[in-house]
Amino acid sequence: MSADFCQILCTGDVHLGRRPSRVPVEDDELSVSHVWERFVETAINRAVDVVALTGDIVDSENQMYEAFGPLERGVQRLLDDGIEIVAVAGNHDHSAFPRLARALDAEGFHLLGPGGHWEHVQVDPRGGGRPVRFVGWSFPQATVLSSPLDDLDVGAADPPTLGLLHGEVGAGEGQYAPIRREALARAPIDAWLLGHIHAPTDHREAGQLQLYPGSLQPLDPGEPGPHGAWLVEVADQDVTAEQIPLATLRYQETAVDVSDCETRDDVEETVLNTLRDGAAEMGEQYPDLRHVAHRLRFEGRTHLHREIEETLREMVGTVRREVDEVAATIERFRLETRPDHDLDELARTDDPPGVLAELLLTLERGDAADERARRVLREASKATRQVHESSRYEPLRRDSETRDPPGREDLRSMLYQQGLLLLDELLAGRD
Ligand SMILES: [Mn+2]
Repeated sequence: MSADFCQILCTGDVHLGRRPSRVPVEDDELSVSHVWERFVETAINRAVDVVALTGDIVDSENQMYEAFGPLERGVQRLLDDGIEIVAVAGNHDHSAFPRLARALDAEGFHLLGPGGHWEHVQVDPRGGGRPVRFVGWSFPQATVLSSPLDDLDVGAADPPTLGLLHGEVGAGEGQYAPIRREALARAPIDAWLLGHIHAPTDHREAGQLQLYPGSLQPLDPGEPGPHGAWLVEVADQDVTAEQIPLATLRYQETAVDVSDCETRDDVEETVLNTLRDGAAEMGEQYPDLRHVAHRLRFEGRTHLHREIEETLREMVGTVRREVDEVAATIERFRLETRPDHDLDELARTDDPPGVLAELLLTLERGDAADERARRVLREASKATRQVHESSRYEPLRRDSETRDPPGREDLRSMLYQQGLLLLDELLAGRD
């Protein structure tokens, strides 16, 4: 192995204390603390030089006691193994992390920039290679309205320099340390290890790596695709990153074409096969994966709208298909099917199915000028807003996916699908 070589295992947004939503709570392997333990083991097994934690490792003060134990145990194991830890605090753990640093009082644990002041530390790789400098800033309280980069005062230095920062990169303003990509790129930093945004991305801006490792374990269906830790390698000023997909859970949007289904049983079989094939394929590609929560999107031409709706209502949350160690469930479904009736033909009459077919054609075209379609959309928007703002659904507004009321395009698609169900009913009555 080259001497000028430093290996870093990076994660952020672990949110210890939180539970992934819409999956069985009794399954311990899906818990965040289980994947955190795997992260610690991975760092030890790979004998990395440094573990970098980019904030929001602990969910919040409410979960402090539940979260603190696994965090402290993991950090202690890393230190016992001789791995240095560099960390910054995020908006969720701005007070939990300084408390951990005080409790541990260990030489190899570096909480950078508590209180919102930039700070740096130099770490020597275990193989005796060139040192790497880490520069970091921690959240002093739960919200920060300005960019922390405004106060960054660090000269270009000889050792390669990595920046650790928690905040909302890409945003001009916001409550969580809004930072522009160009500003990150202008700083004399070779690569940024970031936290706050849960979708993993290894963006490069003007050649500079701006890595969001993303949540270690995905926490809700708004965090689809593979998640895990990132292995970052520093050789001279050259920094590379590679995902190690440690997450045991995956949220996945999956299309199901029902054009060839003739009966309700065909629909059920198609869905079960889709779950089985998905579990087999993903299990092979991702050895740590244990559970896939599917959001099914039905496509194709069919006359089975009502049958799909009824069958899937029974399957959501109850069906579980397992292939080897991977289980697949359905977390939600959505119909984007199209009718196999001839809407143009139906719309020629002015009986109720004819009037409805006309409206469906307008919704299908997305005709914004049509007065009747606009009225229906307006009423749907008013009705969904009232439900959305009702105090009884307040917990849903904390979920990234249900935070905002449905937009115009969502409403149009919901109305279209409900219209198709109604049309099937009306035609069944007429026949
Ligand atoms: Mn955050």
